[in-house]
Amino acid sequence: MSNLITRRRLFWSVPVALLAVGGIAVAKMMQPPPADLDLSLAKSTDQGLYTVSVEPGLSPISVGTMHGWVVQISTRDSKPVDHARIAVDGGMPQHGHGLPTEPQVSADLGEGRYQVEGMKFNMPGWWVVNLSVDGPDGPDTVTFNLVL
Ligand SMILES: [Cu+2]
Repeated sequence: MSNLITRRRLFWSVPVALLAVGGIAVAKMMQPPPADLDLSLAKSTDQGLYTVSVEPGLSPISVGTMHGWVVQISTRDSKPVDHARIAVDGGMPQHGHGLPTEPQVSADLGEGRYQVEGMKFNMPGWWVVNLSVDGPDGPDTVTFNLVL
């Protein structure tokens, strides 16, 4: 009899444990973004070498829609930066995953403006977009926050 009860307990403990772990994962996925996020689309790079502004081609940005961004880069003294090398990555800090795509610069538009194609955000929540910029004053990085 007691043997049977022990077996039953064992039998149920596995799904109960899985449910608990799943519940924690879902709760993590559902947590709200930090309240103090800087959502500005124009800011100084981390080392202060450049000012970068971004203009998403979709407004508002919708979940799952591929679109482009225009990135504008200027020096500290407001001169446009042409021929910069730009790399884009990002992801969802609260989910531990990156972007679903690999966005690339598709055109140097001149006047410090660059067309980036391949932007897509495949779920609602807090996203970061990291730009690495290599220009005449050296390499620098900047991070933009989005909440979808
Ligand atoms: Cu996610």
